[in-house]
Amino acid sequence: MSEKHAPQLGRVLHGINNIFTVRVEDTSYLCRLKGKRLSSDDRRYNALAPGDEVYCELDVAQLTGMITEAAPRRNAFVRWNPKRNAPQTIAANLDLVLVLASVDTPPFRPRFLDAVLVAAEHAGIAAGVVLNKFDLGPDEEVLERMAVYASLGYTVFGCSAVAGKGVSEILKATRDLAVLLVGQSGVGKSTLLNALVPGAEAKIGDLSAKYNRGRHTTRFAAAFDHPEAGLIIDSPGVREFNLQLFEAGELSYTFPEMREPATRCRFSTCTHSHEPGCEVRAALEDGLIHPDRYESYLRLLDRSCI
Ligand SMILES: Nc1nc2c(ncn2[C@@H]2O[C@H](COP(=O)(O)OP(=O)(O)O)[C@@H](O)[C@H]2O)c(=O)[nH]1
Ligand SMILES: [Mg+2]
Ligand SMILES: [Zn+2]
Repeated sequence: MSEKHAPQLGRVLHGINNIFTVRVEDTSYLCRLKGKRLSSDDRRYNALAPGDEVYCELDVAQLTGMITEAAPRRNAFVRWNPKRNAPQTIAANLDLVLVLASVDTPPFRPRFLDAVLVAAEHAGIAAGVVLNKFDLGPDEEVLERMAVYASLGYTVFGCSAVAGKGVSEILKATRDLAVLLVGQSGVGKSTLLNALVPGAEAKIGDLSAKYNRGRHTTRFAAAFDHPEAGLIIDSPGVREFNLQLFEAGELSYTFPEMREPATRCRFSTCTHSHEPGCEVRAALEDGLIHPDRYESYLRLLDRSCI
């Protein structure tokens, strides 16, 4: 007869087809949900994400378990999944979201970066930007954009993941943290992950082969032990980063450079797009807001706001 133990607290590393790898202390267990839904499941499209804390009844001999309950989340990084027409939690309980861009192949895409930064701000999670493929030689314009992000308070890294350059700085700055990597396909997320956590890419390959039935692209986020004791979570590459719908006022709050001027606009309902007496547009004209950041704001206002 198997012994009954009180449920133990663990952390979800990844979940595929409703089988979750949960780490309790130093051991990983393959766990299923007890019942069809968790009592804590408030109509979420995906009940659990990497980084979630859960209570499990463990079978220590078999390294399996039953998830009985999800612990409350400190935060959740969410994107809008247009295929399912639902919000999707990519990871939970994060300390830092790092959005990757590359100098070239694919070309630098500020709209993608800004959308991810908005999602991180909205979730109340610190964010940073990693400019990868530095070996391809970033041009002046891209370097200028990086300086803008740094001036806004985002941590900015430059690296060449293939050459292993600049990787140790990222490791050092992220020790002890739960870090999510986000980026378009091809920017070098897997390469960077592997440089940060040797062997991680091979593990993702194994997981894909086992659960994804030979699909080449990774469709799920997966967490790995950070060599410096934190957690690094890789997320599937997406072409576009879509946001959940925002109120217009909420959107400008997620742009740090707009926060203060927005409080001085003539109309409290100002969307900072066309209204008279708009102090955000005044700040833009005074060169206090970068025109390309404002362009990102307008696009998101158009696409993501009610
Ligand atoms: N030149 C250059 N190529 C890189 C660098 N990092 C990754 N790549 C290449 O970019 C391509 C996509 O990398 P990958 O890590 O699979 O990107 P992912 O889709 O974001 O996971 C691969 O051919 C990598 O070898 C880099 O720092 N410099
Ligand atoms: Mg990849
Ligand atoms: Zn305004």
